[in-house]
Amino acid sequence: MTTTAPGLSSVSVEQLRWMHRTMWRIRAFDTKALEVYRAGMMRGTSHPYIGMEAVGVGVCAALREDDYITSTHRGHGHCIAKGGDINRMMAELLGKATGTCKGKGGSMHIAEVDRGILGANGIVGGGMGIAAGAALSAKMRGSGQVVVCFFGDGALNQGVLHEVMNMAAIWKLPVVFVCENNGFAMSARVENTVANLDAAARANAYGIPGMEVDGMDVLAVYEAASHAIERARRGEGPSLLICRTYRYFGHHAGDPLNYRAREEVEPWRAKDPIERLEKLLVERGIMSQEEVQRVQDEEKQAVERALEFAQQSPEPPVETLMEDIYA
Ligand SMILES: Cc1ncc(C[n+]2csc(CCOP(=O)(O)OP(=O)(O)O)c2C)c(N)n1
Repeated sequence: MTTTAPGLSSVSVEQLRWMHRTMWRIRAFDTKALEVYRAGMMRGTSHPYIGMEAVGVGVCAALREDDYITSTHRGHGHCIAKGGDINRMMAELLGKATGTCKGKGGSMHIAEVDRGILGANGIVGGGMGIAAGAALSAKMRGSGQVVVCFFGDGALNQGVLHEVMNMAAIWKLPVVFVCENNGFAMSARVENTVANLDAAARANAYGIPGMEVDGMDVLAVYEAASHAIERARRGEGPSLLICRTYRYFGHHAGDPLNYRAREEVEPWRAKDPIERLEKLLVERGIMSQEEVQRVQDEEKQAVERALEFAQQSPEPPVETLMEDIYA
């Protein structure tokens, strides 16, 4: 049975608790991933989603279990929000045989198709075509599934975005385009790379709805995503959401962050999405301060166990080197 949260008609108490726990799981996972990288335990790098949790969680809270997502190089948060198994994800970071891609994909290629996670992607804009293809498949099968395509502001001017949004609009595909505008594409500021950030104006070019969303507010994201997802499910076609957010850490784990002032992060931390939700949960009497703390502790412990699982897992056997290779 679901209970509606007092004063929050569109969201249940269970959903609020899930949002809170999932944001902590993401933050704990990506904090640990930074440690793992710094300790030299993983090959490649990791792109922390810390600070951006409200976007992935708010959107995925509005999805069905059998819906799909496509993700980016900064994909841990999306995968966890869509129900990804953190043991297998951590094992993938460490290149172990128990990883989501049997240790051959690493941080930027986590995929769990049976949970609707069609893959993180090292190519900026690389998830676009996959999202449109999955949405076309859902439409042709009449399955009622919706696809969410996550991408960063750095992908806003990729040619594939234009092609896919145009085609998705013409074919009324059940896809929602979710742009995470965290202010940067590597060290480039969005003001210097994107001529027009107005979501409605951009979307208007394809004849679809576009909306700007406070990406630091999980409930605002949930509400906007719910409308867009239900619209897509009704067969009315795609929408574009541009969520304003910020990454607290560097572009990747080894980024010296020498292109922005330390103080710049402070106003964003003051709007921290987890603290904001915790305040609301405690004020409305949905959770006590102790419960809130317990969730944080439990998720940190779960991530510790995930790391132990990953460390104890075997390396992929050499004989499997050429298996599951398609290109
Ligand atoms: C097609 C392509 N061009 C360039 C790169 C190098 N690259 C990796 S991440 C990145 C910036 C992406 O910025 P954004 O899409 O805003 O995502 P964010 O890192 O901010 O989450 C770039 C240019 C790439 N991986 N793929």
